[in-house]
Amino acid sequence: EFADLLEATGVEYKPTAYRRAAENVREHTAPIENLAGEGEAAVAEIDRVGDAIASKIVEYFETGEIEELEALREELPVDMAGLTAVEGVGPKTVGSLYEALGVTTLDELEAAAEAGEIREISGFGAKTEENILENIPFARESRKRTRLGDARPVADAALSYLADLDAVESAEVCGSIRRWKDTIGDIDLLVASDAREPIVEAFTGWAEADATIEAGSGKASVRASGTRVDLRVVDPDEFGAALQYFTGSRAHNVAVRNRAIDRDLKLNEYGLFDVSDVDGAGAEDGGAEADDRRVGERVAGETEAGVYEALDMDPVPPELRENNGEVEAAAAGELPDLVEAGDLRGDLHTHTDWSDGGFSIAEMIGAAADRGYDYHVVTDHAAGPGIFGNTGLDEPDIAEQAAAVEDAVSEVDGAVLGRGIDDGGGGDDADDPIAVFHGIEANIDAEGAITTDDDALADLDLVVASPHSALGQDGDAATERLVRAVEHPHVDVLGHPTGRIINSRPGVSPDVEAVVAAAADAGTAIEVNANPARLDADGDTVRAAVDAGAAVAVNTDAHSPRELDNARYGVHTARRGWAETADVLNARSAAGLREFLDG
Ligand code: DGT
Ligand code: CA
Ligand code: CA
Ligand code: ZN
Repeated sequence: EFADLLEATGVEYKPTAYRRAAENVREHTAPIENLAGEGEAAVAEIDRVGDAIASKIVEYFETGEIEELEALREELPVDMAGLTAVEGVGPKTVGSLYEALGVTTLDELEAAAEAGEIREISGFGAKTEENILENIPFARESRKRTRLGDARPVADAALSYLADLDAVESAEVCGSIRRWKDTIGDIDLLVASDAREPIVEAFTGWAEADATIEAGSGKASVRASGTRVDLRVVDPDEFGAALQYFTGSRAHNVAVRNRAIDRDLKLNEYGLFDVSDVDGAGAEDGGAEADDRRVGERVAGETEAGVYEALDMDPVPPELRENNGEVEAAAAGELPDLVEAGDLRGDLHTHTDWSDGGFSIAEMIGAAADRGYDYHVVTDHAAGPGIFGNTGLDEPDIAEQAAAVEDAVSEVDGAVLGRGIDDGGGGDDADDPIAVFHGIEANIDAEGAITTDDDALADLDLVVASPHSALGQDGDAATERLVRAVEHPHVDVLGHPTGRIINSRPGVSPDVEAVVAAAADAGTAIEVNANPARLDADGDTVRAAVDAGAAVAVNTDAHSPRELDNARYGVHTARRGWAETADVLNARSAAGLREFLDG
């Protein structure tokens, strides 16, 4: 926020310094409040945190605010996050709009654009005004939902807090977070216990809850990290039915409930009941529901699997519960054997300090080895459109990095060059070496050409090609572009296909069927970029890829060891796309991967 406000008031350089510092504070292993307690010098030990920023951090922990930031907020009283959510509106634009028109909110921005006032500001124009107007609905919509990657850690923390309470028999997340949707309206939690009141009390007293929204008998809602968290407490013998009900989606529940009705059964959040002897109880969603909700003989409800089994279905993995054929598949015993987090054997898209990553090649290999991976692919940015300044590697850099990868491999215990191994490397034995491959993240230009020379690409083990520029092009152009890219003989993986940033930029909208069909034909994998800001390809695109027979690669695009942990977001997104282990390229052995690359 400090950086944005500085930038909006026309300050140069400093915003970048603040953002870099913020990033390194976030990545730092010791809690910042501990360092601040030790004083400025301890805080300034953090890379890229200078004395000035360190003193502000200490000021914040000592006084609860930063004087200079408060002054900036007064000078520029704008809803910065709301306004910059509009694509094409950065902090500088916010500053100009405030100065010229006094715009502080999204609503005021919209009114100004509609009144034609923005085009009158110098440096703006009719086209800019149109773009702003066009992008406001997306910004407004996206502001309402929380990214999975922001909500999931909150849900995990709440869940472990609740699970540790004495009176709690079982605790689970439900709702969209259990289905691993890419954005979350609110977090839903379910607890089985005979003691409702103490649990509600403990929940509203949770240290990470910023406010209580409501608290009643057996249910409560709090706000934590800006997201609403709903808790329901149910009887232990009704936990399975409640879990099934509150996991949703609504469309899935309707389909399952209809299956119950067909069998003279009644399904609700309290259980599955045989109502064949009860008059009229099969009538759905009537106002009298509350009165006859536990009517008839109970046939299931203690476990969720029991509910599905009593309906002659295999238990449906939460990620599939969107009423997209999973009810029929479960009834036919034909659910997919979904990929699991433990199936991943390596990451095919990672960065180092050779481009915009923060860690050395050896550090990243070491981190991958620590995770028990069988292989690791170094794919720094190639220079090209959309890659900032000299962040990317040109052809001579790539050759130089090849030697550096060899050096790093010789430095890291248990690392071997992937290209040299002949036994496939990395079996199930924990002592097996980690095979290291040298790749690149090349750029796909607006027309679909790869902007690195073929000769340089040919020397690499693996090429991820991604769109980083022209992300506003129309759907047909995007289709042509991506089809051409996947057909490029040296391209192995199509990286973050749309270029979307969730809640911030929609990315391109190609004809997905055409792209995945071309990828399947060309033997190019479709990436599920596991960075929770991207989740690109999304579940629907994965499903199309799997149906077309294209391989899927679940990659973190990690710029630090910690970001390798994002793999789970990619795995669950792949599961939302019905991906089986066999569909996932980096669930194959090193030998299998090499076979794919050579084929
Ligand atoms: P969200 O929070 O917008 O990301 O999406 P959900 O799916 O978490 O929706 P939410 O939080 O409103 O409710 C959680 C689940 O509870 C939902 O997926 C299905 C179930 N549920 C809630 N209300 C109803 C309802 O009126 N009818 C049915 N069939 N299911 C409901
Ligand atoms: Ca929810
Ligand atoms: Ca909810
Ligand atoms: Zn990229």
